[in-house]
Amino acid sequence: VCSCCHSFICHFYSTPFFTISVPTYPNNVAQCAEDWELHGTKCYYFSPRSAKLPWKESRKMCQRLKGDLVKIESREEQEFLGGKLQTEMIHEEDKFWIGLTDSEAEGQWVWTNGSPLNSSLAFWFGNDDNKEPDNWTVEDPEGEDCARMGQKPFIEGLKWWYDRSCQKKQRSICEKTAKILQA
Ligand SMILES: [Ca+2]
Ligand SMILES: [Ca+2]
Repeated sequence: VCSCCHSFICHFYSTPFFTISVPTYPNNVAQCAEDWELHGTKCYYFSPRSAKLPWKESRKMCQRLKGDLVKIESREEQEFLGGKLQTEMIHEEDKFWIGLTDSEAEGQWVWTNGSPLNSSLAFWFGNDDNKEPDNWTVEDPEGEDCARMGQKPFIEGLKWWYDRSCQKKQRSICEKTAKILQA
C-alpha cells in the first residue's frame, strides 16, 4: 500500500517504464574499508605525513593494503584527487607519489600495471620557468624517475604532476577497487 512517505518507491516498482531510466549502479552500494575514501567504483588511501616513503616502498605499502599506487585514468579522477590533496597537503612540498615511473627507460612513463602513459591524460606541471618532467639531476645524479602530484597553493588547470628522485620520501595515494554490494 502506498503511503505518503514511500510514494516514490511505489511508483518505481509499479511503473515498468521507470526502471529503464534508473541506472543499476545507484541501487548497489560501493564500500571501502575504514581510512579509505570512496569515489566512483574505487577506494583511495592518502598516506599520513608520519609515513613518508621512497617510491618503491610506497608501492609495497599500497600492495600490503591490497591495492597499488594510484593510476589516474580520467580528467575527472585527476580533479577529484587534486581537490582531496588541497585538504591533505600542509605545504607545497607535501606532495604524493602516484603509480607512474620512467625508471625502465628515460622519458617513457608507464603506470605500475605496465601500460604507457596516455599523453592526452598526462597532467605534468608547466610554466615559463619550469617544465615537468625535467629529470632534474641536482638532487640526485640519477635524475627523476617517479611521479608525484599535488599543488599548494592551488592552481587551476589540473597540471599538478612533477617527476622526482624515486629515493626521496613522499606521502602516497593508494587505490583499489571498491567492494560492490548488491542492494
Ligand atoms: Ca626520468
Ligand atoms: Ca622534476
